[in-house]
Amino acid sequence: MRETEKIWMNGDLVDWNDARVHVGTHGLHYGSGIFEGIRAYETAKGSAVFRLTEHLKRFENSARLLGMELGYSVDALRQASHDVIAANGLPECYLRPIAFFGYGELGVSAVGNPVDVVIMSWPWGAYLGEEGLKNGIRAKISSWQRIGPNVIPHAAKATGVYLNSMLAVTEANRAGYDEAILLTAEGYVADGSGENVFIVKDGELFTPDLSTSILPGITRDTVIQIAQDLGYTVHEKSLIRSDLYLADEAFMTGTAAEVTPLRAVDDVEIGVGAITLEIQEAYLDTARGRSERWAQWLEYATPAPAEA
Ligand code: PPE
Repeated sequence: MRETEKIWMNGDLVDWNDARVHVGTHGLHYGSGIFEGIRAYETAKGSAVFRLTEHLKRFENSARLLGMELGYSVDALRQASHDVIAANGLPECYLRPIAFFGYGELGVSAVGNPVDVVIMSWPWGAYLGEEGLKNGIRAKISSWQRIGPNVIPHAAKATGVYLNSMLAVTEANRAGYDEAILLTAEGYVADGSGENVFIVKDGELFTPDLSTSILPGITRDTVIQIAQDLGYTVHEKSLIRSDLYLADEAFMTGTAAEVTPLRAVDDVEIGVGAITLEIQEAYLDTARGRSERWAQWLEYATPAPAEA
């Protein structure tokens, strides 16, 4: 990763190298943390953070699902996000808020541990490569099942959940694929290691519904709205692996991955389709402030108060 100047940590902007924790930190031992991934884009009107408030609301929900007191409101974290972007002088960056049970007691119960809250920002290019964004990626159905709703709450973007994703994407990469797609224990398509999944069939869009052990993706929500506004019907329903194999088009969505075409699933070639590229263009034009149609999703830093 590319280092930047400052990290917001528990209310202060500290130097990159001073943002440290003790090895006895609860979150390191038990994965008891939550995080977000947010992108800021450079636009003609300055740095715009894409759906920042929605991301911070999901952060708050994740904390609630882990019984974690953040101690900072969404408003405070919004200001902190803009502060760290300004401090690092990077209008275009990836933001990573993370909160975790800190150093105090060890033992699985988190009762009595303090909570650390941090926001990092650094430049992060195309998640699955520029080539993947343009020409699509190849994904492998994972042999690892997606965590179930009674295993860990999947609506929480919790750090520990990502062991599930890590195993899946590592297996896929070792087999020569770019990404993994996880199925639920019942065999329904859930999500990628870090993306939601969509298919196009007969001109309509399909994506797993929110109860299918998926992260409620903000890009997923964005794409549903864009697609509907462009006149497409979007179905949120359970999908099985053969729906992927028979799809006319398929793509993945995520803050990091944006809209990335899926050109193959396992050994089945799907190719890159026109509807995928239309939605990708609308998404990137919106995020980069080139299209006014969905401009409500861009959150600019509030102007600094004038000097007295
Ligand atoms: N599913 C999973 C499992 C997931 O991790 C993400 C985000 C999504 C769906 C899409 O959610 P959203 O970003 O709100 O549209 N994955 C983050 C990358 C994780 C990583 O560190 O790598 C992201 O895109 O920021």
